[in-house]
Amino acid sequence: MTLLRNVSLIGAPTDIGAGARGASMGPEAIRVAGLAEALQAHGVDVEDRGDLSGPRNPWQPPVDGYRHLPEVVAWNRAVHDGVHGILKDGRLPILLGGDHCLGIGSISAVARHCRDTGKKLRILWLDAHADFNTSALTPSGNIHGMPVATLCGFGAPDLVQVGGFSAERPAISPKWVRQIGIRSVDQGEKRFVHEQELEVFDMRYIDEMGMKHTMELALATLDANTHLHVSFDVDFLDPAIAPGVGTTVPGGPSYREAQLCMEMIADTGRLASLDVMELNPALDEKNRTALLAVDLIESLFGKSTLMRK
Ligand code: 6HN
Ligand code: MN
Ligand code: MN
Ligand code: MN
Repeated sequence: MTLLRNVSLIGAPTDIGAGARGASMGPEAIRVAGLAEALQAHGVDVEDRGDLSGPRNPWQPPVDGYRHLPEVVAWNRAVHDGVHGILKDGRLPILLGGDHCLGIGSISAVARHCRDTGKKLRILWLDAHADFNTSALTPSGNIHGMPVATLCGFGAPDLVQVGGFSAERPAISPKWVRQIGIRSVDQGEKRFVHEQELEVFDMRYIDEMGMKHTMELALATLDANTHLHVSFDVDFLDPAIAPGVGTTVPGGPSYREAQLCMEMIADTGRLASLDVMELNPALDEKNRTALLAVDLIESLFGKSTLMRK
């Protein structure tokens, strides 16, 4: 069974790294969908630290392969500090995005915490996209397509350095990442994913092998000393059940597949930090995507249909 942890919510209301406006409203939509209350009902102690603040979205074209780089840096520094403060207090941070560029701030904080406490870090990246672009590879300049590469040291120096890391000593290694649900990767990005040997369980793999086998592999080699971070891009889910995201890609996990994925993560008892990203209420229908996200997060914290021992 999952250890019940003390949870702190922290919102980052921005769409600074995205290609569509509206993820800035994500944190409030998740709150309205009842995340805190749902976790409390399962016996979790929840505090809400409110929202971080940062620069507004100037909606400019890319400069040298990056859109809004200075603003993305400012937001990620704020996210890093917020998430790191929660970890230092011994609590489990849930970052409410905001677009996925903020994974840089969140995971750099987690990586720093793991380094300082001697923990082994494992990252599950649940997403339709690999988010492994660089300024040279990106077709859009949108930095929400770059957080995994940036955390691995391949990115704008100001972003690679969030949390005190560097290109020589980056926040994470590609070896610590397991990507699940991937079904849209750009041409150059694909080559780079292979070159860096990212472990990707794409939709083809899930179709052929099933979610159970996929998660068994993705969660293999966790041990008592592992800090498990889940970065949940809501576009991981099939758009038929989760329309409220800016970058829908058909052919994602069904409701039951997503539930099983979350339940198997919960069963490890190792979840220690979480990002809930890319929820875009401007594209949602009566907050149904936010409600689904809350339902899945409940499973991630150990809710299941029947009591299990
Ligand atoms: N996300 N690969 C595309 C790009 O523009 O780099 C889409 C990225 C989407 C990122 O959904 O977090
Ligand atoms: Mn419920
Ligand atoms: Mn995505
Ligand atoms: Mn993403």
